[in-house]
Amino acid sequence: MTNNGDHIYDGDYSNYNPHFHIPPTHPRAQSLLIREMLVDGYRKGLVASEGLIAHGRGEAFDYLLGEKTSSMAQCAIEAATSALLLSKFPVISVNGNLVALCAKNIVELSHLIGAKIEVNLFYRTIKRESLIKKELERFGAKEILGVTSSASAVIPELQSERRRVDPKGIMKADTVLVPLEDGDRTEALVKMGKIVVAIDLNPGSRTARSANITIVDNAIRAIPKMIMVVRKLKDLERKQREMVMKRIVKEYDNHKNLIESLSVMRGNIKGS
Ligand code: PTJ
Repeated sequence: MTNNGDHIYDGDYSNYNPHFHIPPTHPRAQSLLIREMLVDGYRKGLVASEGLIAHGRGEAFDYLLGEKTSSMAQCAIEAATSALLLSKFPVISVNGNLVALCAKNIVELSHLIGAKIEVNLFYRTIKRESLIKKELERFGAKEILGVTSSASAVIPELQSERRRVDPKGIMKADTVLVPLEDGDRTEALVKMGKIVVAIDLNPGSRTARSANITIVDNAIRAIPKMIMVVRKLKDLERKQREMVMKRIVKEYDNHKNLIESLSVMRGNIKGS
């Protein structure tokens, strides 16, 4: 990783070229690199200033998690991917942080599972919505929902800007993937009868506890792992795949998964 002045960013952090020289041997190199991606996303207008603080909160939980995907998270990733593949109308809800971290993989996942992508921002501005849309299009997204006037439907009982959704997207969806979400909207979506899949590094957050399936992992690791699971499932013959996916979803227990994720963090604190 060198500071060559150019900013080459293809949405995959392994190929990300940071502004500042981060010695590859630095013990926190990967974490510093991810920070850079967020700061870069902020400078490009994709990430809200508050998004940098939100990243700091996530980073603290990731540190406790040992900055790797736990076996519990892997289990949730398999259940989440199966639920999305089994659904009739899956939608991926994206915000600034997510796009700064994994725009390319989001587009790939949407293609693989046949999901729509909808921009849904807490700190909504028309400028940021449009920049996020362009960033996703740069990686091959054909249709981005929820931008400007297309977010014309309203989630009942919700006060924040997140209440505005696309009638052709989240409003109509049976399953919604919500990385870095706030608890209010997760609860509201569940109340509307949707299956909510969250990616949240905090196993105690309201989002984590209200979602049907919560992946306690960094979105930057979880999304590529979801892509790998889809590929593996797609190798199976259709009938067998459906059977396997239904079983995975049926056997998944979110409450248990969250408790076990928390004990991984506890174990890491004790061990350090
Ligand atoms: O782009 P906008 O306008 O929609 O704004 C997005 C932010 C992120 C600012 C907004 O959603 C927000 O304030 O989020 P929170 O409530 O601070 O953070 C949501 C959760 O995401 C917290 O529990 C964090 O621990 C968690 N989190 C942060 N970074 C990651 C993460 N979870 C998974 N992967 C991450 N990289």
